Amino acid sequence: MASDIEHEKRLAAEAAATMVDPGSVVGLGTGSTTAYLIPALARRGLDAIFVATSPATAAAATALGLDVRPFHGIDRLDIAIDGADQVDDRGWLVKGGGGAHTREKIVAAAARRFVVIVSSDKLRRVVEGPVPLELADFGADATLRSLRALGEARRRDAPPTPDGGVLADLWPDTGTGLAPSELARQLDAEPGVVSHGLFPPAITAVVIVGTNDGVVHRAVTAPAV
Ligand code: DER
Repeated sequence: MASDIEHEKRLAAEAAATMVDPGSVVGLGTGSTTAYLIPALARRGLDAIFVATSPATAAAATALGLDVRPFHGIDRLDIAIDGADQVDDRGWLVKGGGGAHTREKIVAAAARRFVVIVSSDKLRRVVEGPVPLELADFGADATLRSLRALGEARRRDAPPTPDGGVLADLWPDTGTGLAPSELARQLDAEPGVVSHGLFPPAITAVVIVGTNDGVVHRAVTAPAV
């Protein structure tokens, strides 16, 4: 029998699958929660176009008959659905445990509605480290050195991303409980950081939380500060 957490992920993913309209252009996230979304979408047999945030998602979706297209010549998505590593009370997300956060952020930002699907263990009062990073391969060690002004920054033992980036993680000096807007600003200002896993509340329309008793829809309205 599936664990409670797996059950919660499946419930959240299946609820999100019902939000996709026929004829939509849909962004698909990456990870174990999205893995429940893909079959739920396939069962609906929608006439829709899909953009995948990773080769693994593209392969899984294609195998189930979804029409996956490259993210070229498409400048707007109707909806994007993805998991998260953490969701806090104000709607900040930490993403990138699976290393796909650069493409995930691009897809989320291109969508009219970004829907986040999580099990209840992902909820936090305030998001915490580690914060996943993708660094440009060029000068990655110098970037890591510079990032150490913010905390412990370590290269991840992982292959390069599909875009040739280096995965790393930052444990900010602030201990538990980040000031996410300030940290995001500092990371955005670091030239060698391609992207970081802090997603501001403004990017998300709704968070669907799977619980033992069903799903809870949380609208995200908090300002990105
Ligand atoms: O790596 C990622 O960004 C994933 O989307 C992650 O945030 C969620 O992964 P999970 O569904 O396996 O927990």
